Amino acid sequence: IGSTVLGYPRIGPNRELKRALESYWSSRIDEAELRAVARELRVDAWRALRDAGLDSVPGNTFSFYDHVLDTAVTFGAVPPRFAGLGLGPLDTYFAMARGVESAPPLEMTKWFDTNYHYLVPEIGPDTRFSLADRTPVEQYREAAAEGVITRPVLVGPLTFLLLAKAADGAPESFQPLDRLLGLLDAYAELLGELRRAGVEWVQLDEPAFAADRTPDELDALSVAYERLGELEERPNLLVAGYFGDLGEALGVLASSPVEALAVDLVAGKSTVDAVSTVRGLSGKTLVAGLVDGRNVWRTDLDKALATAATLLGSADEVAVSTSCSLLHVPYDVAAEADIDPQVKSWLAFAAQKVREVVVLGRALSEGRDAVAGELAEARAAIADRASADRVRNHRVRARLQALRPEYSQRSDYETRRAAQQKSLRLPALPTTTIGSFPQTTDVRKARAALRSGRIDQATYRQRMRDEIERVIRLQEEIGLDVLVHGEPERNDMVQYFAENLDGFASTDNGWVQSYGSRCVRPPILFGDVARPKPITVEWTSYAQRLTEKPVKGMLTGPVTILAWSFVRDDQPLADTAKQVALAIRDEVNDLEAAGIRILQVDEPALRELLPLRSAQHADYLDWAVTSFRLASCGVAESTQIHTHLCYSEFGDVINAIVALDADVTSIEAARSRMEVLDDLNAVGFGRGVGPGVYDIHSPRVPETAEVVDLLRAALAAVPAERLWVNPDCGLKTRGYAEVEAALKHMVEAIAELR
Ligand code: THG
Ligand code: ZN
Repeated sequence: IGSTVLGYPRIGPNRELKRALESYWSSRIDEAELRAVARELRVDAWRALRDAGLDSVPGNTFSFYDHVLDTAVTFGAVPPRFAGLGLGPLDTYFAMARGVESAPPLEMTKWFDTNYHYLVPEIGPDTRFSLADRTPVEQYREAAAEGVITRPVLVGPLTFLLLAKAADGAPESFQPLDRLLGLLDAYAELLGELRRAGVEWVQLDEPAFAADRTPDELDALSVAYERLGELEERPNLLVAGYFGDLGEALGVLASSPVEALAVDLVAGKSTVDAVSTVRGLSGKTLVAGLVDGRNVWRTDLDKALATAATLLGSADEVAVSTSCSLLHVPYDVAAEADIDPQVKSWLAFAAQKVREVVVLGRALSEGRDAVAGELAEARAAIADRASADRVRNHRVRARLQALRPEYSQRSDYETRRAAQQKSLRLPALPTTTIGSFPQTTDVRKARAALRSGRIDQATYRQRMRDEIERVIRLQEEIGLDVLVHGEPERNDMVQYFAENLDGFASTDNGWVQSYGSRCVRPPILFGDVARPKPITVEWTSYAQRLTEKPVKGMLTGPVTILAWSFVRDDQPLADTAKQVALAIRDEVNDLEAAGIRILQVDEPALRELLPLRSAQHADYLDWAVTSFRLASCGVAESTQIHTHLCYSEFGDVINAIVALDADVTSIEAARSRMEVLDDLNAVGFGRGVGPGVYDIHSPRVPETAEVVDLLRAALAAVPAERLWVNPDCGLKTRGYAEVEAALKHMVEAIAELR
């Protein structure tokens, strides 16, 4: 295998796939045109990887939407509600991803602890696995015709089933994993076809084993790879386990008949030791994931080579690779014109990481002298970053040293509640929104015009003020109780704060796929974080001056800022989180001083950064909660702190939600019909709570009666004094027509209940 990467971005260096997909969905191009764009992106990626000098090029890394969905379709796991639509294969695929009128889409959720989302396969006792689609074979042939030999990458059978959920109507006791043997037959068929097409190596991704697994699941892993290993006609198998240590799964895979294992030496802190002691690797190839596939820092090549040296005796061949797929990083640092040159010299995006892998591979096979120049350059960049002044801010460090426990504590809730009631005088069942209002084309245009210099700051500010005034008037007219300014000045809730804080760099073109055609541009947190001046105070206090009703100040919490950025890897995350927390704390205090009496510090990513291994949960939750409290506890008793969390899977973090000690917590609840309130009761959550009364992820406007029903369900679980009324999430991605109608229905429902 020599040198390789486990996967590559697929959205296109200039988001070509995004544009083509969205054009296709709105019928501006046809299927042939979409397929032509896709093909060109694939061919470009294969050539780039081959020309960079990789010994083994990954194939089948392209996807029209999501690779887990691709796997479901490949093996025939198309739920009946889609199979029966009478659509062609591509439109059936998109119906599964996006839904159609008569068939809601597959559920979408986070891919492990990354910011990528996959579609959750629905598997039941009746799912008929078969080799239903031959894309992996066709793409191998397509690449070969271009002169590039690829190693098709597939989601492994265990990870596929472990990420799936039981189909509606499956018996209570059913688990997707029960269907392993049937699925393995389909994998076996595909492996046979791949072999007959000439494929030498196939990569099967099993990141699910970087999380805690039961003995039964480990047995299933063993069964699966014994079964696939003993096939007469198959390519060599490379099983990739990334995003952490494999634990016992490493031993299971080492003693299975597969030819190669890829391990993550970046996220897997004990993997080096585990690899040197595990038995069974001696006849295999070990693919050492030495280059971080999910962060943007240049690799310390000397250190990577030293690590590789310790592995040399443990396997037949040691190959080098990225720790995981490069899906999680942008394409190319060279596309960035505005990042400060010094910071830029510390970065490696996908194209640079491929080169790092090639250099490491050559150092191992030809000796260090063959790549002495590259090694020296890397060494200089690493040394420069380690000693750079701009990475350290002594005032920030001194402040962190001087932190005292009382900075993250408030007085007891009942005292606060009384003080807040007196100050705010809100009606029973107060209504509010989560913060953002639809981003109109005019607002986006104004931002683009400011960036390109077509309008000046003063004009921009006036446009934003006009928009804020419009949103305030709209909320007054609808009759909401706690208003927001609507956030027209923000592109993205994390990008916006990063652009206004020291210690962050922003990219022009550093897009990373979030789901389907949607991308984010994570900021790069490279140094100590400080707030040079107030960020949101002007906008929020302008909004407050327009109305008698309280306006809620809107901030992003420290955990979410970290989760959605590329974060420095030269100090513990907990320290970085506390620095961000102090910057947000200053903003909270300034908003309070400007007369804002309600502040919301959002932490939608609290669940997302939860480590895959439960042994690390307590440590994470401790610093995550402390950072939130550090950001939010510097206010008077009469100032009300809100928080908002997305996603309905709160199970693992429910005690942390209590520990945040926010006065009011708004959560996603409409889709689960308020079930989450029982979970909160079970852990003694006794604070204000705003369970979303309608789902904003769909354009559908709820009827007043539906909202009344949901609120009745909520009132069965929460006393009226603690219940708030709000949508599920921010309204940024919706249109004004539906937002206005939905909020009116929400307010009507309240009038009825009050
Ligand atoms: N911001 C960031 N990360 C996130 C979210 C976010 N991760 C989780 C979740 N929210 C992901 N959801 C989305 C929803 C919409 C879009 C991206 C991620 C989206 N992006 C625009 C696009 O692709 O057209 C680009 C937006 C832009 O111009 O900046 O619509 O809210 N950081
Ligand atoms: Zn939300």
